[in-house]
Amino acid sequence: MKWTRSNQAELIDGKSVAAEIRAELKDEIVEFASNGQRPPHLTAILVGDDVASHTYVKNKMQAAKDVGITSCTKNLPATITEQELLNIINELNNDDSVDGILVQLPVPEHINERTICNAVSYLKDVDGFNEVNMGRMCLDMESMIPCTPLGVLELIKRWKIDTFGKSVVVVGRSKNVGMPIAMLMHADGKNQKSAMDATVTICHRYTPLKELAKYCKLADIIITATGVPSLIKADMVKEGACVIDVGITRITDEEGRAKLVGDVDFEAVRKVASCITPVPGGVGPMTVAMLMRNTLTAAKNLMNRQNGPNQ
Ligand code: NAD
Ligand code: L34
Repeated sequence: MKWTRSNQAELIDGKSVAAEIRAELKDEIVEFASNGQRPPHLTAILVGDDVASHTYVKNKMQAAKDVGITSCTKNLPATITEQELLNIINELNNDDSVDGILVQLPVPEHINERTICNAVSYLKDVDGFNEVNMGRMCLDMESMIPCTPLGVLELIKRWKIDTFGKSVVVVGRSKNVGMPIAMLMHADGKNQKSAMDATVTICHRYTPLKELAKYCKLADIIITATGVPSLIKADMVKEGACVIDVGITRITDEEGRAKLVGDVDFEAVRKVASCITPVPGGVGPMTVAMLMRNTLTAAKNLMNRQNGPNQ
């Protein structure tokens, strides 16, 4: 683990790592499109008018533009029926000019999230939320890996945080974030996964706070994804631990200003940890960068299938 001179945790700068990845992707996409191939194309579906979702999709569209991926957003009303949404997804599945499809979550209550995620062709499923990709990921097989977990993994790798035999606590067990992070962190690399080889403990809303504190205190790496501000306090963190904060909550501070916070009591934990991700500027930009990578991967896979001997 790294130590800074001031004995304050080093900031893990997700924003700059994401920029580095986007620059690499930009070159790869130039090369991909250099032999007459059209650039990769991403279509985002945005249902309703959730403010955060609009910001996130806007960031994705901007990143796509930066790296040379063409993209469009389908803005749909919150009143759309599940069947209408399924019809739109099906059209995109059959559209050869589309490589990647993402349905920004959450979708309105009357629409079943799992039905929607499973309806996206697993080949175009750049979010990795389809049951085929989820299942393959759990088996360490080649698959599209969800962008936030992949972003956490990539950040850990690029920041050279050692995970081999280390103790990792993942706080949060959601199917899209906590669970895949835990799957990736204990993978042995024998199949097609990166070897992270950590000992993983998963905590969740029914882990009593005292237990959560106990597990966290033992961890070399804490990865938290709950959306509960200040859940992770300084006295729960081992000296020199690495803290990855996936949580994002919009709050209003004492001066009445809107602000984003993670799950970690940042200023206090910073005095104990050896490295820590900020919110914003930590995992968020990595999520967006990984979506770009997944879109290029989908485009390459689809091209190879079209040119393959069995097509
Ligand atoms: P979710 O609501 O589906 O899951 C939250 C998880 O936190 C659950 O598994 C729950 O058991 C656990 N939890 C809730 N309260 C807890 C407590 N007191 N102690 C321990 N565990 C508790 O949310 P999600 O989609 O997994 O997202 C989690 C957070 O991460 C949210 O703040 C979300 O905005 C953020 N997020 C950020 C990114 C990013 O790119 N940075 C991506 C996805 C989600
Ligand atoms: N289908 N739904 C689908 N795929 C996803 O991967 C997501 N997620 C989560 C919500 N729903 C989804 C995202 O895209 C969260 N998420 C996401 C995307 C981008 C950012 C954060 C979360 C991001 O860009 N965060 C910036 C700050 C943005 C702001 O100003 O609000 C950051 O620096 O953290």
